[in-house]
Amino acid sequence: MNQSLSRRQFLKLTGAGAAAVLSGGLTAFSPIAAPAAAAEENGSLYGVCDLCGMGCAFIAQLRYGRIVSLSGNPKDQIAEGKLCVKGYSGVRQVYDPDRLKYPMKRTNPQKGVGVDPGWIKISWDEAIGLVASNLKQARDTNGPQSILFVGRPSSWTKHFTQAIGTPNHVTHVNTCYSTHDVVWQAMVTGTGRSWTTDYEHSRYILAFGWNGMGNSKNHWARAVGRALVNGAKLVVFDPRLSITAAKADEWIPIKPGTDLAVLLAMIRTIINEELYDHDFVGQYTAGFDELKASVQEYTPEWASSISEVPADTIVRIAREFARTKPAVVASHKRDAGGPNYANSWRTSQCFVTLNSLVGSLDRPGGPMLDHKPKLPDLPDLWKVPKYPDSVKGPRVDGLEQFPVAGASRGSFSTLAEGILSQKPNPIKAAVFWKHNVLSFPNPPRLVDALKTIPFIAVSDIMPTEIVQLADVVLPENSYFEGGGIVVREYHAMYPQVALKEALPTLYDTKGFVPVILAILKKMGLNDYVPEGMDPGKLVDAQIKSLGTSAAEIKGNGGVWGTATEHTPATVFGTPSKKVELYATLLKDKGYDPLPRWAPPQATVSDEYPYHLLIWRKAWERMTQTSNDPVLAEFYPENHVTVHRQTAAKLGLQADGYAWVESPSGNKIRVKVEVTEGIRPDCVAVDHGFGHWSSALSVAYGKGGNDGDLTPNHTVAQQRELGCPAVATMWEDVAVKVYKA
Ligand SMILES: Nc1nc2c(c(=O)[nH]1)N[C@H]1C(S)=C(S)[C@@H](COP(=O)(O)OP(=O)(O)OC[C@H]3O[C@@H](n4cnc5c(=O)[nH]c(N)nc54)[C@H](O)[C@@H]3O)O[C@H]1N2
Ligand SMILES: Nc1nc2c(c(=O)[nH]1)N[C@H]1C(S)=C(S)[C@@H](COP(=O)(O)OP(=O)(O)OC[C@H]3O[C@@H](n4cnc5c(=O)[nH]c(N)nc54)[C@H](O)[C@@H]3O)O[C@H]1N2
Ligand code: SF4
Ligand SMILES: [Mo]
Repeated sequence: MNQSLSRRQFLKLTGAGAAAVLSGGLTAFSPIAAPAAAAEENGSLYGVCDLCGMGCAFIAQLRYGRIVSLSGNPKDQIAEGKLCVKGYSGVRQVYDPDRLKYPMKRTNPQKGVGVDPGWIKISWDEAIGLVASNLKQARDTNGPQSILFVGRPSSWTKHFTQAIGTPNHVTHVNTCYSTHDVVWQAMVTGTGRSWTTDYEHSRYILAFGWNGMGNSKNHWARAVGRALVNGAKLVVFDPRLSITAAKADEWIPIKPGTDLAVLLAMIRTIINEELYDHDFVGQYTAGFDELKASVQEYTPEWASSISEVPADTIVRIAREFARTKPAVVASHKRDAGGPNYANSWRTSQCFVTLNSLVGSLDRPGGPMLDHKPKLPDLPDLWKVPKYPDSVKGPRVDGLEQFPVAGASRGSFSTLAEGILSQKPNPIKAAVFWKHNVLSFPNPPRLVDALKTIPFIAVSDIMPTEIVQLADVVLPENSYFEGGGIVVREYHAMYPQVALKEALPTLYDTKGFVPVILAILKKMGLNDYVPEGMDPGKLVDAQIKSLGTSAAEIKGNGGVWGTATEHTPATVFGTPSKKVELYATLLKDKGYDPLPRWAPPQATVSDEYPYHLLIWRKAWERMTQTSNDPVLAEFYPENHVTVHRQTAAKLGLQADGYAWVESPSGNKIRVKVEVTEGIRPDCVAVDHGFGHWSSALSVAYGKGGNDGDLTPNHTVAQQRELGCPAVATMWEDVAVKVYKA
């Protein structure tokens, strides 16, 4: 079936050193048109979707070297033979005519929204030379702390920043899941969050803002669907009728930012009525007595007065949840326990607490600990000198002042003020990889901050907003054009890896890793790039450590790993080796070790009378899909969704336009959607629109960016707010809405 790419092409791992196979000529063709020059291949290749993080493995069918269709890999435990609508759109991303096709440098020294950078095409040698000389100059003149790297954490990017000696490696985690990460670290694993949940075998699924069915996180939509067919009950608390809520037995439109109150009262009910799993709590948890004492003040009546959920509903659901086994509080990232409100980290504490009280942690039907193969990493293959002490901080985002948040994570919410204040030191050069301006809270403020940085290099695949602010552009291969293996993570009931075979690069693009290694060398940091250091070699070593080969994985349908019986954990990664209901790590660092009530930060007022909710459409993945012409035809711009009563009160009509304005100092103009599926005191905006880069020929100028409404923070403000995870607090904001 899969007579496909040659070994030569597989070995173009992350595009290492790959030359362009077809030059820029493809731009004239739409994704469905026939290719200009017939390439030699008519087979298929194994790949892994990189659009939403779920990592579904696929098989791509090729005709004349061009991908004509995708199908989910049936052997992958995540994809189970299917992709979602976003996943299938990936074909249009790789062939998007707007893609970055070669390195470029800016000629216009002015930067900003709507400013033409005046690009000229340059060679890779010149691009790498320019980045290296600017980073070196910043390092020599102002110290390594004057260099900023914004990009996803990986062994390679960590190595890059640490070899340079900068502490400033900033990632998006406090926009996405840092609250859960910190809580899991403190209560369960000692390291961070694990992602698998065995929804399929659950009998009672309780969700607080979890919208895993509506995000077309494919696997979970299917797994919850199967559980429902088998008679499970699904209860969803959400101020908005999400798709998951629409599939539920009960939708409870809770007041935003108050889930914590309901959860505390549920914990109290389950403990006081002796409904908890005595075996699990007795054997595998620590701190039960302290928990029991501390929740006594949280009566259902009290919780009801805060959350507007009737007290008897809270008690009934607590009882049902504890009596139906197995039961699970569903959670992923941006749910009520995600980094959305000042109190969300406490909400996440309650999620772990409830899952422990009903004994579902790492048990069938519950949240699972990681099942991942242990693979060799950089230090196992290459010896490098000790990294400079400067990597320990202080950092431009102030993260070292948050002792649990951890140096490898990062804070988008404090970055702009850190740059603008020039404290602890000015930033003189920056490298951005795979993150866009529109992902930050208050992007206009970030643009102001980035304008003060003398040199910015950007690695991207599309001419997005961050690219418009670059001095040098380093075009990367898309995920189809890089090879390797990808560990199954978001649904890994057993250790499994999926193979990625590389499509020949379409343009003069490269993988990011070979580029950063070349930059290090050009900076004279040769000791950190020992002979033979190469991403392909690491992948080879990892495959070898599994006792297999790429050819064998390929012969096995593109995956390695066979289903094994699950052995429930009896030892956890905390200091006590138990699930710490009383989290000693949080206590030691000055945070509440037990879940306690604290309010969200925003309150509605006469001036700003509505709570802002942020969500995402099932078929959109932020910047990744916004330039897709088919999806754009289907859904050209985003909306502000308001309740019918609210629309009448404000004189808003469906499909008319409204301004949404917040104390951030920004306002957005968006189309109005009228529904009864939202609380009248809330308005919701879906994310992924409001692009101002005119180089995105489809996405440009459509809709508004919800994040303009979310204020960014100073480090001092974050310290005041007291969240150990430095959450962005996206939705902890009140807005006004008026006719445009
Ligand atoms: N289609 C699609 N799928 C995606 C993505 C995408 O862009 N598009 N992105 C991926 C990424 S990066 C992430 S992090 C995940 C996020 O996926 P989820 O963690 O499921 O988060 P959201 O989709 O943001 O949905 C959050 C829900 O919380 C509700 N909500 C808001 N405030 C409250 C509150 O106070 N209480 C309660 N109970 N509910 C509240 C909102 O109405 C919304 O329905 O999705 C991933 N999957
Ligand atoms: N307003 C608002 N902001 C948000 C959120 C929200 O709901 N609302 N959600 C938050 C969440 S949960 C998350 S996870 C973050 C995500 O934050 P980002 O990761 O910044 O999100 P994207 O919008 O997907 O932008 C990804 C960027 O990487 C580029 N890119 C894609 N693939 C590649 C590649 O292979 N190589 C390179 N070099 N570049 C590539 C894209 O073109 C784009 O410029 O956003 C956060 N920010
Ligand atoms: S759920 Fe969809 S977008 Fe996400 S990895 Fe799978 S196919 Fe890709
Ligand atoms: Mo995310």
